[in-house]
Amino acid sequence: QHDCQVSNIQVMQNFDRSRYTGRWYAVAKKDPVGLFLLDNVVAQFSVDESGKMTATAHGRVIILNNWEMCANMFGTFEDTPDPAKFKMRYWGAASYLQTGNDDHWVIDTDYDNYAIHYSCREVDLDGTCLDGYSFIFSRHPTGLRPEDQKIVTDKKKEICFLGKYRRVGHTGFCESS
Ligand code: FEN
Repeated sequence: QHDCQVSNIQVMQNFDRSRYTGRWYAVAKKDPVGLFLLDNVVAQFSVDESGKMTATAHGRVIILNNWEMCANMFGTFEDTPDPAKFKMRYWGAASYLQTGNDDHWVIDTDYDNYAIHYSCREVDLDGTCLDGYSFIFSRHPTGLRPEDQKIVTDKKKEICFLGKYRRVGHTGFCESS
């Protein structure tokens, strides 16, 4: 399971979407090719009365002319046969923000402290991920607990993104929105 084949990546067993609801602070991210969220990324997951998962996320972006903005993003999730694998349609509150339809996999979570998200946008001919992104989420704005760091490092290795993450700073830039 260390061959970096996207099709062999292990995801969270018995994923429970209701325990996943609420606020998650991005503490690290691996960026995709192209436009993305810079920092101050906070996601909020919900499950509606019919059981469908939705989420909002915000993050800082710099648009043309070096304007700093807070991007407010929305996502709806389509279920797949694997309870930890979703298709996510996303769009922004502002028209200049990109829309898309990405895979959204929950690799691992303890629901109360950490979560590891993975999305591969383009699989290479050899079955590895050519373009993807990933978030390490924490329930704590201060970061991961020391006891969760080894688990997260091991999972980064398993999804073949180890060494590709950057810390996500939280300066409060998007807190007023
Ligand atoms: C995720 C989980 C919670 C819900 C959502 C998530 C994904 C968010 C994504 C955001 C993409 C942002 C983009 C920004 C952009 C996984 C956290 C929804 C995938 C694409 C610019 C930057 C500069 C510019 C125009 C647009 O479009 N940024 O000039």
